[in-house]
Amino acid sequence: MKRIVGGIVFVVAVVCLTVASSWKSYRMENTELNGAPIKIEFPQLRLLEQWTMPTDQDWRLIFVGDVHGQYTELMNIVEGELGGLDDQTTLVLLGDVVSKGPDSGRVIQFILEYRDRVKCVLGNHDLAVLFALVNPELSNHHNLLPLRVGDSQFIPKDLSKVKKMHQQLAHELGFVKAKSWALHSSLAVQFTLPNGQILYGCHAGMLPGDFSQRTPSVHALTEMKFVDPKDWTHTSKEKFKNSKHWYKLWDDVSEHITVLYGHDAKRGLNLRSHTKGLDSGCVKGKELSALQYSYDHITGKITTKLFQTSCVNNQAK
Ligand SMILES: [Mn+2]
Repeated sequence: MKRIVGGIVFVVAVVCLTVASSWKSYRMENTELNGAPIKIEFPQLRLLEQWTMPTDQDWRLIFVGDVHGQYTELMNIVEGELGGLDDQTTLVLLGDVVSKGPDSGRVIQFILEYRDRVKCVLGNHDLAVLFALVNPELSNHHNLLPLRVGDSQFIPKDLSKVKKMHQQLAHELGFVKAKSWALHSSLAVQFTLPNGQILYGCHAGMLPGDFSQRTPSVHALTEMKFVDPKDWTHTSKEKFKNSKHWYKLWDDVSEHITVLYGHDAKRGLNLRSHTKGLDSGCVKGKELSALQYSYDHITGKITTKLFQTSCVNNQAK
């Protein structure tokens, strides 16, 4: 009898493995077998990537607000306004590069093709796509695989925000391409400039002291619009009692730090001394914005310039 049961279990296991193969195979590698974790195949996302910009050569760093699959507009600004990407140019996409717009796949293709010159920060929609990728069966709430980000694990706070469009996009991109994109990206970037100024790039926002004094949460980096000024661990996308826009906490900061971000299309272009909001609602038919920092190594001067291109409202949701 034991033998028969063993045989049946074996056959069932083989059938399960066969059914779960191909594009879902990475999920199999992520599940636990008899309580023992098996190697996790999907890459751990980086929380922060840091660079020091050179003093002995000219360069330009260009930060671009939410692209949301608007490939044509991205090309208009990169090839038109910015004159293309030469080897002195670094383009930083501030997250939500995919979903809503018509050409998410081409935007990812562009990022991967120009990976030497394009940095990519992940936004809430990007994480939703990656989360949908590792969780093809989202309805099974008890068996969700978190995304690994730095030392922590991430599951979206509101699972209803992971929508059909994210699942579809995850399927369209496929595991290999999504993995390359994820490996190339991070939740935040930091550039130290020759004059000592520090530029941070993230999708939603950062608070004074983030990364230098504490590690910000993935949720805050990708979702935050408001913060409780008395309890900075309490952040939200929605306004709540006594909350403040997070960027107002930077008003009294004396350090030479600037945070560049996207995410807040409702507010639109929002350039303040320490914070630069660059989501100007391209996917809603408004503008795509790019803020350029360029360095002249002869004079040692850094100048900034804003570029904007108008967008066509294709299928904004
Ligand atoms: Mn966003």
